[in-house]
Amino acid sequence: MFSSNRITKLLKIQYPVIQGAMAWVADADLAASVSNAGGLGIIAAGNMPAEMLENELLKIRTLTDKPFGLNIMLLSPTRDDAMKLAVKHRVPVVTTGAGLPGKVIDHLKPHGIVVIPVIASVTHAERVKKQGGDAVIAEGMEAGGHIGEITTMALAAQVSRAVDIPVVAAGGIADGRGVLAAFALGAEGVQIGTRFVCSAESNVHPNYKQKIIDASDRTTVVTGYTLGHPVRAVKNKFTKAFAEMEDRHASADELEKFGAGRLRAAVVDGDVEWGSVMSGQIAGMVNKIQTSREIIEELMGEAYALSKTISGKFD
Ligand code: TUI
Repeated sequence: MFSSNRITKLLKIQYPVIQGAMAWVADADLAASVSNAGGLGIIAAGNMPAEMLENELLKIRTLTDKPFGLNIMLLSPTRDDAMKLAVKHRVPVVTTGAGLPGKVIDHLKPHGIVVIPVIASVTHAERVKKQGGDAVIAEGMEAGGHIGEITTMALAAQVSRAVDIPVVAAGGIADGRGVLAAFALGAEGVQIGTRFVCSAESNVHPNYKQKIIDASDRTTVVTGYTLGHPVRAVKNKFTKAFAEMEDRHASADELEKFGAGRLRAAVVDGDVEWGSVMSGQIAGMVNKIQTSREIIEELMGEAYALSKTISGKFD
C-alpha cells in the first residue's frame, strides 16, 4: 500500500502519517495508538509542567515500542524543561511549533534526536534547513489552533520547491484524497490533527468530539490576529466574545487573561461554549469515531486506490 520514502525512513515508521500535536489532546494514549498503527504518534508538551510531561513520557514506553515524537510549543514557558526531558528520555523525534526553533535544533541534534519544526512560510523553512532541521512540517492556515497566513496548497507547493529536506504537509487533510494531494504538491508525508481528535483512543471530552463531528466546512473562525497569534477554533460563545473584545481594541493583557485556560476547559471539562474548541477547517469531513488504526488504514487505502485511478486519467 505504501513502499517507503525519506519520511518513513527518517522516522522509522510504516506509513508517512504524523499525528498532530494538540495541547491537552495529544497524550501518551493517543500517541501510542498512532505509533502502534504504523504512523508517528506525538505527545504535545504544550504548557504541561515538567512532572506531568515526564509521566506521559514514561507511560508511552509501556504502551508502544514503536518510534514516537514530542512536540515543543515554543511560546510555552516550559519549553526548556520539555527539551531537557526529550534528552533524558531519549525521545526519537521532536517537532516544534509556534516559533523559531534554532535553539531546539542546536540542543537536540547532538543527542541524535530527529528535529522537525512546523513552519508557516518559505523563509522560515529555508532558515530551518540551514540550521540543520531534518525535515519541515508546512502547516497551512486551514489547520486548527495557532496558525500562519498561507494556505496548505500554496505553502506546501512553494516550500517543497524551496528546500531539499523532506516536507510534511499539514492543515486541511483528513482523508486519502488529502494525502494524495499533499504528495502531488511535493510533500512526502502528512500531519493530521482534527481527525485524530475523534480517534477512539483520544481522551478528549465527548462534547469536544461531538462538536467536530457536527461541524461543517464553515464552522471554524480565527481570532487573535490583534494579539499576533491567530487561533482557529469552532465558533461559539467564547470566540464571539473574544472577537467583540478585539473589535473594541481591548488590550493584549485583557485578551490574554480572557483566553487563559480556555483550551483546557473545552478538552478536559467539555465546556464547548465558553472553552476554546480548536479545530481545523476540515472538521466538516470528520463524521465518526474510529480507532487510530482504522483512521490510518482508511487514509492510506483511499490514497492508494485514488493514485491508481488518477494515473489512468493522465494517459
Ligand atoms: O503551534 C501550532 N499550533 C498550536 S500551538 C497552540 S497553543 C496556543 N494557544 C493559544 C495561543 C497560542 C498558542 C495551539 N495550536 N502549530 C504550529 C505552527 N507554528 N503554526 C504556525 C506556526 C509558526 C508561526 C510562526 C511557526 C513559526 C513561526 O515563526 C514566525 C516567527 O517569526 O516566530
